[in-house]
Amino acid sequence: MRGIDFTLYLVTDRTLVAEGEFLNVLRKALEGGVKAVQLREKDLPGREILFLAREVRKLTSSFGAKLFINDRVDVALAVGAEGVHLREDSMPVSAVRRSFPELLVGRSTHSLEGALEAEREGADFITFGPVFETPSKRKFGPPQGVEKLAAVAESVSIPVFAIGGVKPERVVEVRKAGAKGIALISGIIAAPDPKEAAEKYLLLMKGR
Ligand code: 3NM
Repeated sequence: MRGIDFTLYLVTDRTLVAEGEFLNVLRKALEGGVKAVQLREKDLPGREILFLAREVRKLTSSFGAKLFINDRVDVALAVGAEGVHLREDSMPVSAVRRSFPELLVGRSTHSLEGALEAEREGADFITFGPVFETPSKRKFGPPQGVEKLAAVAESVSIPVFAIGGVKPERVVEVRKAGAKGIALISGIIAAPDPKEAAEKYLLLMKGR
């Protein structure tokens, strides 16, 4: 198993940020100590994702942070990202691992079965969610709760990142449920001060 050396996985949504502010917000989050970013801008056509990914690559590299690209293995390779984040309807983890062994592979899961499958196929880590109600409403299905999170964390040996409505006051229970990490959009991207928000989450993940 390859080491996943971060506990906070920042997932992007540029639509939550004022026009032209996206890279600034990302920079602030990185200043706050974020060490892994997933570029998840699913509505953008390939060329625009590529152009944006190049900028995000420069930023993440300058902070020594890992970059993952949602779904687009081609874009991940083109910009020299450390990894790709696969959805349930993306290329299978096993196919990506076979063809591109150098890429770290994260995979979204929404059930215990999905988590076990992702592990079997060779995912380096998974996100499991939505654990709580998320601002993105029910797009990701109803909240699964911390008990299911605990069942997943118990059943796989790869790191599990809790996603979906993880607010600072929820971090303790998520950690107790066995999650190695947390994955967040709005908690940082939509925070009034993304740097401060990142620092706060990272301290909470250290148990402080
Ligand atoms: N994936 P926030 S929930 C991108 O359940 C995403 O797989 C989910 O946003 C899943 O941190 C989610 O603002 C949204 O709740 C996370």
